[in-house]
Amino acid sequence: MRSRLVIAALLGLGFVSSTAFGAAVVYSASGADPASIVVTVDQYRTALGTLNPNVAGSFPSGRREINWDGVPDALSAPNNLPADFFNVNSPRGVVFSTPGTGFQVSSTVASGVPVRFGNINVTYPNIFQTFSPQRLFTALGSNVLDINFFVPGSNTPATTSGFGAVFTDVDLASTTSIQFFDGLGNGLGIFFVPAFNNGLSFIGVLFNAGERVARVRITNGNAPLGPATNDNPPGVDVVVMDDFIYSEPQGVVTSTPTSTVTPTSTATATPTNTAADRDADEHRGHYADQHRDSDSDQHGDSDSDQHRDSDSDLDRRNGDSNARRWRRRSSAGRRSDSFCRHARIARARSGGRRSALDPAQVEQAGTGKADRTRCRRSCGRTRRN
Ligand SMILES: [Ca+2]
Ligand SMILES: [Ca+2]
Repeated sequence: MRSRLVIAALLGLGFVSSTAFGAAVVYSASGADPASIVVTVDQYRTALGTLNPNVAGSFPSGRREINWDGVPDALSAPNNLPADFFNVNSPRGVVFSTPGTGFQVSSTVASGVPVRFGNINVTYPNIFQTFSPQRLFTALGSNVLDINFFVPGSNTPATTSGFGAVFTDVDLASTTSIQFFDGLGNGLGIFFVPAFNNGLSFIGVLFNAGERVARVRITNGNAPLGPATNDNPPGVDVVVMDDFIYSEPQGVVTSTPTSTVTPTSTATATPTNTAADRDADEHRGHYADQHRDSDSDQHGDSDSDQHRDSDSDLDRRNGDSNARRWRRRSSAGRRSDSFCRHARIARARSGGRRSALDPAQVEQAGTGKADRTRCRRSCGRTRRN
């Protein structure tokens, strides 16, 4: 069977979806040897992005892979593989679990242990082959394997946008499968692996509509490996795995506040009118004039106050300048604000006409030259003592 790219939504070949899901692109192939599936595997790799190194932490994009071939002999057949080997020993963000008894990576020729799980059943090396030599992978005591994703090297749960795997000796259609779940345990679909007796099969699924995969369940054939469990389909179909390929596991994204208005030096704020303060005043006066004028013209002063307050909040959220914040806290700033507030009140009472400002109202708040300057800026009127 030739390699093929299957678009799930269009062809529905080689998978059945048990639940509704968004867009899933399925890459699926099977054949007698690695060359039969490598084109499709490479297409899937390209879709997922650059291969990331086996280090802790999440990359913003790209993929991870496990080919089992670098696992040391001490943690390979006939010894078991720790469930968290690929999150601790070699951080790649996956931890395994199974209803069975454990996990095992097959041996190399050099180790002297029978290869391709010949240590479990002498017939297995004849039915299993590798995509990447020389090691394969299996769960023990069960044909079911769960894969949970973590930020590589941590206990922080993560999700991924796609996962694929290579299988060997898939005899039965609609039996070996990869099932996907989101972080709430909701199914994102089950996808069946195409069969090829004594050959290699691949299926990779990429969700591209925002779905996030927290867990993958792989079902290998219909029976766990065992010394008496010879492959004999349809009654007994044993299947093991080779390469895993998956999108970079990433933790839940938490939004960072765009601005945290933290008083950094209120105790040492200098109330004098520095050059920075003056610049800030200039900006504030100009800005206030623009908004007040347009608002009072259109909506009256009540709206003007509301708009000014919301603008003020917006300023804080967007990160006001320290100079402006300090000035607000300083006594000079309070006096100026008080002056301008009285000016605005006077103007409001006059119906928004600058010419009708009540000098007596304005007089209450400001006495100095600086205040008169601010009055001109914010009220548009010159006042004489
Ligand atoms: Ca391998
Ligand atoms: Ca089989």
